[in-house]
Amino acid sequence: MDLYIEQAGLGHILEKVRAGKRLSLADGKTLYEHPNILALGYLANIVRERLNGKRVYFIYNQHINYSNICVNLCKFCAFGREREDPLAYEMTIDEIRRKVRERLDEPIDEIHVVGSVHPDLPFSWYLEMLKAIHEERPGVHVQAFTGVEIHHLAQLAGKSVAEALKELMAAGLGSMPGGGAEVFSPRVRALTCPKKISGEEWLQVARTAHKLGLKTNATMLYGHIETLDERLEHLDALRRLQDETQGFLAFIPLAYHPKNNELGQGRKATTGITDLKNIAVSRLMLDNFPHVKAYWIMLGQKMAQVALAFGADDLDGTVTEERITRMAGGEAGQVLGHQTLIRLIREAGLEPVQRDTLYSSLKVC
Ligand code: V47
Repeated sequence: MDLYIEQAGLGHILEKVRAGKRLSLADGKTLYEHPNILALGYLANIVRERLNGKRVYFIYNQHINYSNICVNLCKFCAFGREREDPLAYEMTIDEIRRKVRERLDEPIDEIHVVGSVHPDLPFSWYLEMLKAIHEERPGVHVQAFTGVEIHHLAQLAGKSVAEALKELMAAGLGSMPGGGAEVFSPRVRALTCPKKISGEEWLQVARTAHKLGLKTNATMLYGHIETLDERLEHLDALRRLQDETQGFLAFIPLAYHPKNNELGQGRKATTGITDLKNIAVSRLMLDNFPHVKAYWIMLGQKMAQVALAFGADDLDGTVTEERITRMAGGEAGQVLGHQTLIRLIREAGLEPVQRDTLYSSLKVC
């Protein structure tokens, strides 16, 4: 196989990968532009195996998208709505309690809470929501609020991000998901999400969270107007912050879905090769990220399974009722039982491990 990689002109990258040396942005560009997807998978698999052996993780989780009323209205998003929109909604705390109660008979370890940049829900509402979730399901890990939501909540409440995070942590916030990162490039943000906080601000929220001991994830929304260089600069910014804080748990490349959003007009969904390249290149570039997630809701079950041979070591979870991808045309379905997740992983020749949010192994299946 090494000869095959050399013949593909990737011998210099193989050498670095084997020696555990950091890849440059130019290496990343070579990989993105390389037509041999199997060679990329082979290289990414070396890193995946070094970091995670044969283990592939999944989690029992539940998603709650508490509201879609949003002041940012990003052009790639089919979820966010103005308050007057007939599809706008806002859950009450009682509805959220009910959602948690509905699934009490399942062994859910994590509740993933993401909403919108809501114009006026007071800070106390978010504290109350966290407390309510813990009252209904004591001991559950609540992974909630993107860096964008946190930045907004803090501003609305007249608090610093650190103060807001401390209060949310005291009310039961366990970690933060990786959304809102999009692509850090100011050019891309100006064209796709001009009202959203800047990439620098997103990174600063993550830095603050990490310094308070709060772990977070990171994402990149690819497959729209971004260039390869902009993707690589995004990955590099995350890699540099991870060197500084070691606070990121997982990186999740998010495949852009073009339906029902302004940016999507005339645009096509990503292909399988683009999806696999993004998994493989991020696994190779983000040498200091412990995990790369193939989020099946965005990729579809089959592509997520194949991604396990291209550097991914996590399929995310049982999810149920996710709205952000669904509204943008995601067709992956909403429910995947743990038996299906286990089967997908086993058939890829790997070892299914049920994890908690912080990647402690709960059970080798
Ligand atoms: O921030 C919005 C993205 C994100 C579209 O941390 C879109 O484990 C594709 O971040 N096509 C929210 N993506 C979801 C998210 C996430 C999901 C699963 C796991 C984790 C984690 C995080 O969804 C947004 C935005 O980047 N998004 N619109 C769209 N049309």
